[in-house]
Amino acid sequence: MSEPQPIYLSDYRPPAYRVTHTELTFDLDPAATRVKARLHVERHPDREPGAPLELDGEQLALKAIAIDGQALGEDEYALTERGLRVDGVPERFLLDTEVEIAPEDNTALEGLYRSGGMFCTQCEAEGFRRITFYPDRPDVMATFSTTVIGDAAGLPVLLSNGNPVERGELPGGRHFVTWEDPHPKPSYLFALVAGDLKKVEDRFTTMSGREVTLQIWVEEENLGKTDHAMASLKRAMRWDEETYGREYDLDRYMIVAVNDFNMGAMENKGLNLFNSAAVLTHPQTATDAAFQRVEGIVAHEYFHNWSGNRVTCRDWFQLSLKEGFTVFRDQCFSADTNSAPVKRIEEVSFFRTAQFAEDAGPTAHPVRPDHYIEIGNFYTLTIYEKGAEIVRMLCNLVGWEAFRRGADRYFSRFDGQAVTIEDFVNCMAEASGHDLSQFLLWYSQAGTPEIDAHGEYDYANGVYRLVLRQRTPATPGQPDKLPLHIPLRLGLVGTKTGRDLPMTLDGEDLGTDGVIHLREEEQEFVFTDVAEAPVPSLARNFSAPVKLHFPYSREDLAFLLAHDSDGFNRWDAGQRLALLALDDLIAAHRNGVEKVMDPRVVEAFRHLLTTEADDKAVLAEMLTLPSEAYIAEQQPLVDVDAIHAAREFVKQSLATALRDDFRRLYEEHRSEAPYAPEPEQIAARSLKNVALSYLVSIEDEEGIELAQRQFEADHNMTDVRQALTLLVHSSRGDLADPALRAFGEKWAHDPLVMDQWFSIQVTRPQSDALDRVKFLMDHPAFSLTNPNKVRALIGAFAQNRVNFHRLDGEGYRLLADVVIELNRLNPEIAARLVTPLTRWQRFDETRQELMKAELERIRGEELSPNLYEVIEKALA
Ligand code: B3K
Ligand code: ZN
Repeated sequence: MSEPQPIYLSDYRPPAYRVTHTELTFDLDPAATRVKARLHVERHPDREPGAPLELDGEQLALKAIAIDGQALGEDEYALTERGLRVDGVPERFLLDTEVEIAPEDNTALEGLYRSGGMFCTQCEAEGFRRITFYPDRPDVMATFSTTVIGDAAGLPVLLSNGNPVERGELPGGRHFVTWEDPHPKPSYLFALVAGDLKKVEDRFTTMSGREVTLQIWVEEENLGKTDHAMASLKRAMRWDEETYGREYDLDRYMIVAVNDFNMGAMENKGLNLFNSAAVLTHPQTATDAAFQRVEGIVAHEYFHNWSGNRVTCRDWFQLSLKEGFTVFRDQCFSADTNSAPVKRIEEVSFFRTAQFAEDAGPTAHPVRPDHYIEIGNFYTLTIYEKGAEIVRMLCNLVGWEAFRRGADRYFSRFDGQAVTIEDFVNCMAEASGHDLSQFLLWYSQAGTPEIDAHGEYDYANGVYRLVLRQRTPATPGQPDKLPLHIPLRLGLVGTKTGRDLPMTLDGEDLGTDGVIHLREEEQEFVFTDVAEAPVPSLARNFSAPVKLHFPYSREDLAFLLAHDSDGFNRWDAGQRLALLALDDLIAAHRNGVEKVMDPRVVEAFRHLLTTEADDKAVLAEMLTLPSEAYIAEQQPLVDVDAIHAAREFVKQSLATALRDDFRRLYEEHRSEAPYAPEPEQIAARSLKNVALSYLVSIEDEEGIELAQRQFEADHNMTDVRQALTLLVHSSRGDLADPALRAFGEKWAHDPLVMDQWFSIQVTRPQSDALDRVKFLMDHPAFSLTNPNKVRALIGAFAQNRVNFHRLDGEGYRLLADVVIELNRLNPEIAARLVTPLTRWQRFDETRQELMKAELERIRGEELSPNLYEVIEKALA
């Protein structure tokens, strides 16, 4: 194999030929599917005449090829490893090809593949080239007409994009359906499904009065698990009409649940394919978190119909154009449907843990990368989540009304086109009159900006001076950085009154909650008429994706935790306070000094537990300690054992000191009411289950018994899973093992519940976690070819901080072994799974050497481009 070569954004050219209409016929067979394609091709008006026709194609056996009905001889075209080339084609012509492919051998799950007995497709980003020869790039948009032929008994349901226009019987027990999609689309949005599926149907009337049929297609045994997804879909459709004025544009909208799927879901036009984990829910099988995830993903894929499908990306460097914007849209939707501050807290805790780590590691890249080897490696937290944070900043910068005008402009001006990030930002600039040129740097500069802030109150003059200094650390390929335009929302909380003080900046009235703009490397902001000494509440609601350092004292933090009017920053103050205490304890653990709990943290928690909460869901978040992964992110060098010990110590100290309060909280929030995935119930369950986790942490009889009773009551999966996890993660193996066994037997038939069963076991802190992984890899419910199983067992184990990072290197070895096998089976999953090993710089020397040795061992294999790119960066 030759070394994979990077592709550069600066090399972009429009395609030499475009396709205006695509006719496909699939004759389905697991081992030998025939795909006939008729492409209506014409020269691109911006390209010179006479260019050769170059089509992408991989793993295709060409059976026939003709131009305008004339079969081509073997010397009239050239086949390469990457596609097909024909010289001397006319300006406008019909190209007919026929290829053979083998869906049953497709374990990469890209292109046409089998999942159980069904056939399905995944084409984004470059899977369509494994189906037929095609200009497989998003700036080629065509209407599609697709005929699917299959065995009538085994594949009664045949689906593709758009509307069904014809169906019929064929000889030999076969049948066909023809689908037409009137909306021009790039090949990555093509989809086909064939199988023995059942549907749940509903209707939606759009704001202009059009009737849309909504269908969710599942295997028969899952028919009872679609209600929540359907309700979420209807809410999302209404929300997009009300919020963005966008309505749906086909007569039907279909969702299909697929068991073998690399990602969460895929927004194919009119025919979304979903990982079954992202669509199926039932109170007995799915947790609150899973219900909310389903709602978010259903909405995300639906919102893509405008932000992605009607207006798509010119090239894959622009991926965040559709993903960042669509994540922002689904985040706002979820905030509107649930507790908004909790949604934000959840987003940000995840973001600061995982995206910050990506931005600080060897695979760091800008939200718009300027080169890549394998685009499949760029479906990252940076493209998605940091991209969404940038859109959120834009929205806050120009204000919602201007943002909405900008979005209208974007959707109408570029409808049916493939465009760039500048096109989007320009619409916002035009609609708002803002100069966004400096702001655009957010898209090209990688790394997490850090802001060092300090402030001073001048009693005599009633002036508060805030000095902000920004710097963005060097990232691979980007040693020097420019200052960004960072909008920071802030308030000044008066230390006497506990209230937000009115802010006047340069004579301008900012109100009690306003935005300041940091543009220079260093900038001073002078607030006048400040009546009392304030504690600043900075970057409220996480108004910019930065690390903000301010020398808060523990008293300041306790004050903000009690008084900040911004729910997010109140929570953040608690996290910062806990982190300071954790820092001391981590140091104590390392130095072998006795650990002493900071009484200020205990008092802050006591205050939380004894004051009436205005938002119970937020309270549950406030009572949750920062995760080990987040604590690790804050440390210069990660000491997994010290972090684990320090966090356990804090938890147990709080539980011991506040046992009665936790006990009361637990009792007050128990409920026998039938399960509903509604905000109030979810908040109550979260509070109860947080309390339970403290009570179990001290492992006295009382806490353990509560967990056991909650497990046995079997009321809903949220409660059962929490109780089981606490038992399994405790040292009470005598109780945990029978519970695990009972759970495993009860749910042996349900793959999504078995995924949870796997994860719970391999994330336990006890030292047998690694042996359990090895043992469970032979379990009949496990399979290396199913991405959900790999994530549930191997991926979850790699999050088990103490055991994955064992000092004998066995955790690393196991991960590398699996990655090597997956490199062959499913390169996209392999390249993702290896991530924890690529973060070796963060650990002590012994672990660094062990991790690098495993990366080297992987490098010794014949690598897929996906893994090649990641490993080369990790070892650079
Ligand atoms: N657009 C898809 C991503 C598919 C990528 C697969 N390599 C899911 C989403 O973001 O909605
Ligand atoms: Zn998306």
